[in-house]
Amino acid sequence: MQGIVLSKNANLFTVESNGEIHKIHPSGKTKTSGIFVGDKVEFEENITKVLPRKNLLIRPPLANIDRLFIVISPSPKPDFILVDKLLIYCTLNDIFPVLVINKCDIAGEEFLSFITKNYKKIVKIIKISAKNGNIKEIEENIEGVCAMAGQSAVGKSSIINSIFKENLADTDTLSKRIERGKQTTRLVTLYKLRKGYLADTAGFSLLDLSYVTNLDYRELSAYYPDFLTARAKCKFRSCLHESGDCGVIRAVDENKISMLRYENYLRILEELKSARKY
Ligand SMILES: Nc1nc2c(ncn2[C@@H]2O[C@H](COP(=O)(O)OP(=O)(O)OP(=O)(O)O)[C@@H](O)[C@H]2O)c(=O)[nH]1
Ligand SMILES: [Mg+2]
Ligand SMILES: [Zn+2]
Repeated sequence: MQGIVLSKNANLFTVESNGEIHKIHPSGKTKTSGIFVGDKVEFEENITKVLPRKNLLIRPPLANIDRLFIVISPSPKPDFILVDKLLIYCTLNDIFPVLVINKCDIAGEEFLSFITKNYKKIVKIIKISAKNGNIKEIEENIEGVCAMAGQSAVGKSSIINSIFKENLADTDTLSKRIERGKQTTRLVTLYKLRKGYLADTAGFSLLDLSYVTNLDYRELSAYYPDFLTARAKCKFRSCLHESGDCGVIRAVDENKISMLRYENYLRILEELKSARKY
């Protein structure tokens, strides 16, 4: 049989297969340390095989992520460098990103149109308010294995709580677990919802690209899809779009590329360059 690992407790795994839950151990040759939540596994009495995974997040340990909800809010103000890094991370790991604007109950028109202007061409944007229970759009977007990321205090835990309150009977135990998780290093659990699974953890808020990937700074602009047309007009093929006769810089001047995105690009480029020195 084939199933997906929903949780892991020491060497006992909870595996879901066709809507049924199995509590099983690995067989002798499959090592506990080599099986992660999100893994697709083959099993009979025991887990006999882990199927090839498309990606693996280290903190929290989670395999085969299909969608990442990148959460921002009007307050605290968005860290757009982090947003861009998460978008790059998604491209590198074959993850579909969704930009979630939370706290729309306190978001002004100006804020919303700023986000739309800079990001609508690059990523799917949804607007919610965990406080008002207005989370329908994110629920509808849970497909495959989903996780959440974003800076501190944007409302990730509030969103998770509010989704599970609506969808799981077992809310009490879950919110206790979420509370408890604040103090301890905790294990991640996937919860099955209508069309997919959602990790009960807030994911990462910091992302050091040079640490989590082997991205070469010379390749960075390839991860800015909004630069694509302009890049073809650079004088040199190896152009890093920092100065000189550069199609990207001209496109920024002509408002065809967002200034915010371009500045983020330059910042991340510097980070990647300096990481190479060590
Ligand atoms: N106005 C408003 N406040 C919200 C909303 N969602 C969350 N908050 C508040 O924002 C604060 C931070 O929410 P959390 O859910 O703890 O944020 P978090 O992203 O999990 O933060 P970390 O765990 O530190 O990463 C809390 O005071 C929430 O009550 C919302 O939709 N509207
Ligand atoms: Mg939290
Ligand atoms: Zn250039």
